[in-house]
Amino acid sequence: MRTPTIRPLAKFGLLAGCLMFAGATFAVAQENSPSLAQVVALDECDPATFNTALGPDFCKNVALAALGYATTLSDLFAKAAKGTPDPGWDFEPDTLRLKQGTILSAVDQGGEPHTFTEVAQFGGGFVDGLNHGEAVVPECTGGFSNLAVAKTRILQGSHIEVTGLSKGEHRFQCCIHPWMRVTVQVKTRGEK
Ligand SMILES: [Cu+2]
Repeated sequence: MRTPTIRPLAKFGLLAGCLMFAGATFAVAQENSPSLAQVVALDECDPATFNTALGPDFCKNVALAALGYATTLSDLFAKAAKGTPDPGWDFEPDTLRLKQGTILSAVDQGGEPHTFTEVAQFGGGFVDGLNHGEAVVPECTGGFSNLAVAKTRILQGSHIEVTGLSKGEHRFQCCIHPWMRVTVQVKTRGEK
């Protein structure tokens, strides 16, 4: 009557082997597929005032606007004009270090459209009233009529992926709200 004891042991051994095999496969898959670094675009647009001025569904924010957790369109412009832009409009994180080959993904978790546009130097966007006197940077010039800018647009709930970033420092900003900025340091694989 020893068989019943041996069988569970044999089964357990087989199961452990499977788990080890699964673990090895997972490790290999991780090494071969590029990793992902995420940037989140945030804003607290007030649907009532934004959509009255800019069209229905422009702002689809889920913030509790009625309880004061949103910024009206006129307040957004007023704060930018004073040089104290609304901190609710933000890319997070502000700085990022990643290994070459990593996919950089920017997702719009705010309520309105943004752009995630690589620029040589930070500066103004294409909406004059939000620039606080800064000149529009060449990469944002023309707004969405410029195909290069349109390609970097992220709509509410969507994301874009940036691949093939070269080693060194890269700067990304929003071409609408130019105080939304991210600096990305790209390192080579061996580099720390
Ligand atoms: Cu923006």
